[in-house]
Amino acid sequence: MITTVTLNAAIDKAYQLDGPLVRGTVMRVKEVRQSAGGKGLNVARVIKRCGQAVQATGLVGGFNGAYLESLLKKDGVPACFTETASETRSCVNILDSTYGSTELLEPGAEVSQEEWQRFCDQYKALLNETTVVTLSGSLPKGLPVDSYRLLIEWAKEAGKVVILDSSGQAFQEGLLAKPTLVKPNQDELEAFFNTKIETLEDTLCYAKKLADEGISYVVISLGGEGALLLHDGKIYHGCPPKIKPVNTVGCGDSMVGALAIGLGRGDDPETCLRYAIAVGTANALSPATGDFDPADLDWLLPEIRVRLL
Ligand code: TA6
Repeated sequence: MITTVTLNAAIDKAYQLDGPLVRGTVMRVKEVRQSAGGKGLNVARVIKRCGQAVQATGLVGGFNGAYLESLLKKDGVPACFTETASETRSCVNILDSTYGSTELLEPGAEVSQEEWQRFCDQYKALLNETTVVTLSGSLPKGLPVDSYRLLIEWAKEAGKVVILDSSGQAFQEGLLAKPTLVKPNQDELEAFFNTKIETLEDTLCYAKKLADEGISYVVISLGGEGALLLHDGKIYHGCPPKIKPVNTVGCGDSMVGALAIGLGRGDDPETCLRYAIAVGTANALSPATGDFDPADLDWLLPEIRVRLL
Protein backbone atom coordinates (compact mmCIF):
# COMPACT_ATOMS: atom_id res chain seq x y z
CA MET A 1 0.00 0.00 0.00
CA ILE A 2 1.26 3.49 -0.90
CA THR A 3 0.13 6.29 1.42
CA THR A 4 0.20 9.81 -0.03
CA VAL A 5 0.38 12.77 2.36
CA THR A 6 -1.02 16.17 1.34
CA LEU A 7 -0.74 18.68 4.18
CA ASN A 8 -1.82 21.63 2.01
CA ALA A 9 -4.61 20.13 -0.09
CA ALA A 10 -6.48 22.23 -2.65
CA ILE A 11 -9.41 22.30 -4.98
CA ASP A 12 -7.57 22.60 -8.28
CA LYS A 13 -9.39 24.66 -10.91
CA ALA A 14 -8.04 24.46 -14.44
CA TYR A 15 -9.41 27.32 -16.62
CA GLN A 16 -9.05 26.73 -20.37
CA LEU A 17 -9.07 30.03 -22.32
CA ASP A 18 -9.86 30.37 -26.02
CA GLY A 19 -6.92 32.67 -26.66
CA PRO A 20 -4.03 34.30 -24.81
CA LEU A 21 -4.52 35.62 -21.27
CA VAL A 22 -4.96 39.40 -21.46
CA ARG A 23 -4.37 41.12 -18.12
CA GLY A 24 -6.75 43.87 -17.05
CA THR A 25 -9.62 42.52 -19.15
CA VAL A 26 -12.78 40.42 -18.54
CA MET A 27 -12.24 36.99 -20.10
CA ARG A 28 -14.73 34.15 -20.45
CA VAL A 29 -13.41 30.70 -19.48
CA LYS A 30 -14.07 28.14 -22.23
CA GLU A 31 -13.79 25.10 -19.99
CA VAL A 32 -13.35 24.49 -16.24
CA ARG A 33 -11.93 21.28 -14.73
CA GLN A 34 -12.00 20.87 -10.96
CA SER A 35 -10.02 18.17 -9.19
CA ALA A 36 -8.86 17.13 -5.74
CA GLY A 37 -5.50 18.84 -5.73
CA GLY A 38 -2.41 19.59 -3.87
CA LYS A 39 0.55 17.60 -5.11
CA GLY A 40 -0.10 14.54 -2.98
CA LEU A 41 -3.62 14.06 -4.33
CA ASN A 42 -2.37 14.21 -7.91
CA VAL A 43 0.12 11.54 -6.84
CA ALA A 44 -2.66 9.42 -5.33
CA ARG A 45 -4.89 9.71 -8.44
CA VAL A 46 -2.06 8.66 -10.72
CA ILE A 47 -1.15 5.67 -8.55
CA LYS A 48 -4.79 4.60 -8.69
CA ARG A 49 -4.76 5.10 -12.48
CA CYS A 50 -1.70 2.84 -12.61
CA GLY A 51 -3.75 0.14 -10.92
CA GLN A 52 -1.86 0.11 -7.64
CA ALA A 53 -3.12 0.17 -4.02
CA VAL A 54 -3.12 3.70 -2.59
CA GLN A 55 -4.68 5.69 0.23
CA ALA A 56 -4.60 9.46 0.64
CA THR A 57 -4.20 11.31 3.90
CA GLY A 58 -3.56 14.90 4.88
CA LEU A 59 -5.46 17.91 6.13
CA VAL A 60 -8.78 19.09 4.65
CA GLY A 61 -11.53 21.31 6.03
CA GLY A 62 -14.75 23.20 5.51
CA PHE A 63 -17.00 23.12 2.45
CA ASN A 64 -14.01 22.93 0.11
CA GLY A 65 -12.68 19.99 2.13
CA ALA A 66 -16.00 18.14 1.80
CA TYR A 67 -16.06 18.89 -1.95
CA LEU A 68 -12.47 17.66 -2.27
CA GLU A 69 -13.38 14.40 -0.56
CA SER A 70 -16.35 13.95 -2.93
CA LEU A 71 -14.08 14.52 -5.96
CA LEU A 72 -11.53 12.02 -4.61
CA LYS A 73 -14.30 9.47 -4.02
CA LYS A 74 -15.29 9.79 -7.71
CA ASP A 75 -11.59 9.15 -8.55
CA GLY A 76 -11.84 5.91 -6.57
CA VAL A 77 -9.06 6.92 -4.18
CA PRO A 78 -9.57 5.78 -0.57
CA ALA A 79 -8.91 8.62 1.85
CA CYS A 80 -8.40 9.10 5.55
CA PHE A 81 -8.03 12.84 6.20
CA THR A 82 -7.72 14.86 9.39
CA GLU A 83 -10.46 17.49 9.37
CA THR A 84 -9.54 21.12 10.05
CA ALA A 85 -11.77 24.01 11.09
CA SER A 86 -10.34 26.19 8.32
CA GLU A 87 -11.36 25.94 4.67
CA THR A 88 -9.25 23.97 2.23
CA ARG A 89 -7.69 26.37 -0.31
CA SER A 90 -8.14 26.60 -4.10
CA CYS A 91 -5.40 26.65 -6.72
CA VAL A 92 -6.03 28.00 -10.21
CA ASN A 93 -4.28 26.87 -13.38
CA ILE A 94 -4.93 29.20 -16.32
CA LEU A 95 -4.35 27.40 -19.62
CA ASP A 96 -4.07 29.64 -22.66
CA SER A 97 -2.88 29.14 -26.23
CA THR A 98 0.10 31.50 -25.85
CA TYR A 99 1.65 30.92 -22.44
CA GLY A 100 0.51 27.38 -21.67
CA SER A 101 -0.05 27.12 -17.96
CA THR A 102 -0.09 29.96 -15.39
CA GLU A 103 -0.73 28.80 -11.82
CA LEU A 104 -2.15 30.91 -9.00
CA LEU A 105 -1.60 29.03 -5.72
CA GLU A 106 -3.37 30.18 -2.55
CA PRO A 107 -1.21 29.85 0.60
CA GLY A 108 -3.75 27.76 2.56
CA ALA A 109 -5.48 28.65 5.84
CA GLU A 110 -3.92 28.32 9.29
CA VAL A 111 -3.83 24.85 10.88
CA SER A 112 -3.88 24.62 14.69
CA GLN A 113 -1.39 22.73 16.86
CA GLU A 114 -4.23 20.45 17.99
CA GLU A 115 -5.14 19.63 14.35
CA TRP A 116 -1.48 18.95 13.52
CA GLN A 117 -1.22 16.63 16.54
CA ARG A 118 -4.37 14.77 15.46
CA PHE A 119 -2.90 14.32 11.99
CA CYS A 120 0.39 13.00 13.41
CA ASP A 121 -1.47 10.38 15.46
CA GLN A 122 -3.47 9.36 12.38
CA TYR A 123 -0.31 9.25 10.23
CA LYS A 124 1.52 6.95 12.67
CA ALA A 125 -1.47 4.58 12.68
CA LEU A 126 -1.62 4.53 8.86
CA LEU A 127 2.09 3.62 8.65
CA ASN A 128 1.23 0.12 9.88
CA GLU A 129 -0.53 -0.69 6.58
CA THR A 130 1.93 1.21 4.37
CA THR A 131 5.03 0.19 2.37
CA VAL A 132 5.80 3.52 0.68
CA VAL A 133 4.97 7.04 1.91
CA THR A 134 4.94 10.09 -0.36
CA LEU A 135 5.11 13.58 1.18
CA SER A 136 4.24 16.26 -1.35
CA GLY A 137 3.83 20.00 -1.63
CA SER A 138 3.89 23.10 0.51
CA LEU A 139 3.00 23.37 4.18
CA PRO A 140 -0.02 25.38 5.34
CA LYS A 141 0.45 28.18 7.88
CA GLY A 142 0.64 26.93 11.46
CA LEU A 143 2.61 23.76 10.76
CA PRO A 144 6.14 23.60 12.11
CA VAL A 145 8.80 24.12 9.45
CA ASP A 146 10.27 20.71 10.36
CA SER A 147 6.94 18.89 9.75
CA TYR A 148 8.37 16.76 6.94
CA ARG A 149 11.48 15.92 8.97
CA LEU A 150 9.26 14.48 11.71
CA LEU A 151 7.06 12.51 9.27
CA ILE A 152 10.15 11.12 7.50
CA GLU A 153 11.80 10.10 10.77
CA TRP A 154 8.66 8.24 11.94
CA ALA A 155 8.28 6.51 8.56
CA LYS A 156 11.94 5.43 8.49
CA GLU A 157 11.75 4.20 12.10
CA ALA A 158 8.83 2.04 10.88
CA GLY A 159 11.00 0.71 8.03
CA LYS A 160 9.09 2.46 5.21
CA VAL A 161 10.31 3.90 1.91
CA VAL A 162 9.76 7.68 1.99
CA ILE A 163 9.58 10.06 -0.97
CA LEU A 164 9.76 13.83 -0.37
CA ASP A 165 8.62 16.27 -3.07
CA SER A 166 8.56 19.76 -1.65
CA SER A 167 10.49 23.02 -1.79
CA GLY A 168 11.90 25.86 0.29
CA GLN A 169 12.49 25.56 4.02
CA ALA A 170 10.12 22.58 4.35
CA PHE A 171 12.24 20.65 1.84
CA GLN A 172 15.49 21.76 3.47
CA GLU A 173 14.31 20.56 6.88
CA GLY A 174 12.95 17.33 5.42
CA LEU A 175 16.32 16.51 3.86
CA LEU A 176 17.83 16.33 7.36
CA ALA A 177 15.87 13.10 7.94
CA LYS A 178 17.33 11.60 4.73
CA PRO A 179 14.20 10.48 2.82
CA THR A 180 14.70 7.52 0.46
CA LEU A 181 14.03 9.62 -2.64
CA VAL A 182 13.65 13.30 -3.46
CA LYS A 183 12.40 14.73 -6.79
CA PRO A 184 13.05 18.46 -7.17
CA ASN A 185 12.59 20.02 -10.58
CA GLN A 186 15.28 22.29 -12.01
CA ASP A 187 13.71 25.47 -10.58
CA GLU A 188 13.50 23.91 -7.12
CA LEU A 189 17.13 22.76 -7.38
CA GLU A 190 18.22 26.31 -8.30
CA ALA A 191 16.22 27.80 -5.43
CA PHE A 192 17.57 25.24 -2.95
CA PHE A 193 21.18 26.01 -3.81
CA ASN A 194 20.45 29.68 -4.52
CA THR A 195 22.15 29.43 -7.90
CA LYS A 196 21.45 29.60 -11.65
CA ILE A 197 21.56 26.28 -13.51
CA GLU A 198 22.40 26.69 -17.20
CA THR A 199 23.55 23.25 -18.39
CA LEU A 200 23.03 19.54 -17.76
CA GLU A 201 26.48 19.54 -16.15
CA ASP A 202 25.28 22.20 -13.69
CA THR A 203 22.21 20.10 -12.92
CA LEU A 204 24.37 17.04 -12.36
CA CYS A 205 26.71 18.99 -10.07
CA TYR A 206 23.86 20.08 -7.78
CA ALA A 207 22.07 16.74 -7.97
CA LYS A 208 25.27 15.09 -6.74
CA LYS A 209 25.34 17.50 -3.80
CA LEU A 210 21.88 16.23 -2.81
CA ALA A 211 23.06 12.63 -3.19
CA ASP A 212 26.05 13.48 -0.98
CA GLU A 213 23.53 14.44 1.75
CA GLY A 214 22.83 10.69 2.02
CA ILE A 215 19.71 10.62 -0.13
CA SER A 216 19.56 7.17 -1.72
CA TYR A 217 17.64 8.21 -4.86
CA VAL A 218 17.86 11.74 -6.29
CA VAL A 219 15.56 12.37 -9.24
CA ILE A 220 15.65 15.71 -11.05
CA SER A 221 12.67 16.25 -13.35
CA LEU A 222 13.55 18.23 -16.49
CA GLY A 223 10.16 18.73 -18.13
CA GLY A 224 10.23 17.82 -21.81
CA GLU A 225 13.92 16.90 -21.48
CA GLY A 226 13.03 13.96 -19.21
CA ALA A 227 14.77 13.36 -15.88
CA LEU A 228 17.95 12.35 -14.15
CA LEU A 229 18.17 9.63 -11.50
CA LEU A 230 21.18 9.29 -9.21
CA HIS A 231 21.54 6.12 -7.12
CA ASP A 232 24.42 4.13 -5.69
CA GLY A 233 27.03 6.26 -7.45
CA LYS A 234 25.40 5.84 -10.87
CA ILE A 235 23.64 8.51 -12.96
CA TYR A 236 20.82 7.67 -15.37
CA HIS A 237 19.35 10.13 -17.88
CA GLY A 238 15.94 9.32 -19.34
CA CYS A 239 14.33 11.17 -22.27
CA PRO A 240 10.75 11.00 -23.58
CA PRO A 241 9.81 11.37 -27.24
CA LYS A 242 8.86 14.90 -28.29
CA ILE A 243 5.14 15.53 -27.67
CA LYS A 244 2.74 18.49 -27.90
CA PRO A 245 1.79 18.97 -24.21
CA VAL A 246 -1.86 19.68 -23.36
CA ASN A 247 -1.54 20.39 -19.62
CA THR A 248 1.80 20.01 -17.84
CA VAL A 249 0.45 20.69 -14.33
CA GLY A 250 0.81 17.55 -12.25
CA CYS A 251 3.60 15.98 -14.36
CA GLY A 252 6.05 16.09 -11.46
CA ASP A 253 3.42 14.62 -9.15
CA SER A 254 2.74 11.88 -11.71
CA MET A 255 6.43 11.02 -11.73
CA VAL A 256 6.36 10.78 -7.93
CA GLY A 257 3.43 8.37 -8.12
CA ALA A 258 5.27 6.19 -10.63
CA LEU A 259 8.49 6.30 -8.59
CA ALA A 260 6.57 5.21 -5.48
CA ILE A 261 5.23 2.23 -7.45
CA GLY A 262 8.67 1.36 -8.81
CA LEU A 263 10.41 1.53 -5.43
CA GLY A 264 7.55 -0.40 -3.83
CA ARG A 265 7.97 -3.16 -6.44
CA GLY A 266 11.75 -3.23 -6.01
CA ASP A 267 12.31 -2.23 -9.65
CA ASP A 268 15.87 -1.40 -10.68
CA PRO A 269 16.74 2.33 -11.12
CA GLU A 270 16.54 2.25 -14.92
CA THR A 271 13.07 0.64 -14.83
CA CYS A 272 11.92 3.12 -12.18
CA LEU A 273 13.12 6.08 -14.25
CA ARG A 274 11.63 4.83 -17.51
CA TYR A 275 8.24 4.22 -15.90
CA ALA A 276 8.25 7.60 -14.12
CA ILE A 277 9.07 9.53 -17.30
CA ALA A 278 6.41 7.62 -19.26
CA VAL A 279 3.72 8.35 -16.64
CA GLY A 280 4.77 12.01 -16.31
CA THR A 281 4.70 12.44 -20.10
CA ALA A 282 1.31 10.70 -20.35
CA ASN A 283 -0.03 13.19 -17.80
CA ALA A 284 1.12 16.08 -20.03
CA LEU A 285 -1.05 14.65 -22.82
CA SER A 286 -4.16 14.77 -20.63
CA PRO A 287 -6.21 17.98 -20.16
CA ALA A 288 -6.82 16.84 -16.58
CA THR A 289 -4.35 17.31 -13.73
CA GLY A 290 -2.82 14.20 -12.19
CA ASP A 291 -4.41 11.93 -14.77
CA PHE A 292 -3.46 10.07 -17.95
CA ASP A 293 -4.86 7.74 -20.60
CA PRO A 294 -3.41 4.24 -20.05
CA ALA A 295 -3.32 3.82 -23.84
CA ASP A 296 -0.78 6.67 -23.98
CA LEU A 297 1.37 4.88 -21.42
CA ASP A 298 1.41 1.76 -23.58
CA TRP A 299 2.98 3.53 -26.59
CA LEU A 300 5.17 5.87 -24.52
CA LEU A 301 6.98 3.21 -22.44
CA PRO A 302 8.95 1.70 -25.38
CA GLU A 303 9.77 5.24 -26.58
CA ILE A 304 11.59 6.30 -23.39
CA ARG A 305 15.38 6.24 -23.88
CA VAL A 306 17.43 5.73 -20.71
CA ARG A 307 21.24 5.88 -20.73
CA LEU A 308 23.89 5.53 -18.03
CA LEU A 309 26.06 8.68 -17.90
O1 TA6 B 1 2.07 20.34 -9.07
C1 TA6 B 1 0.79 20.87 -9.39
C2 TA6 B 1 0.05 21.22 -8.11
O2 TA6 B 1 -0.12 20.08 -7.31
C3 TA6 B 1 -1.31 21.79 -8.40
O3 TA6 B 1 -2.22 20.73 -8.55
C4 TA6 B 1 -1.56 22.70 -7.19
O4 TA6 B 1 -2.33 22.01 -6.23
C5 TA6 B 1 -0.15 23.05 -6.70
O5 TA6 B 1 0.76 22.15 -7.33
C6 TA6 B 1 0.04 22.95 -5.21
O6 TA6 B 1 1.42 23.22 -4.94
P1 TA6 B 1 1.96 23.42 -3.46
O7 TA6 B 1 3.46 23.50 -3.64
O8 TA6 B 1 1.35 24.67 -2.92
O9 TA6 B 1 1.55 22.20 -2.66
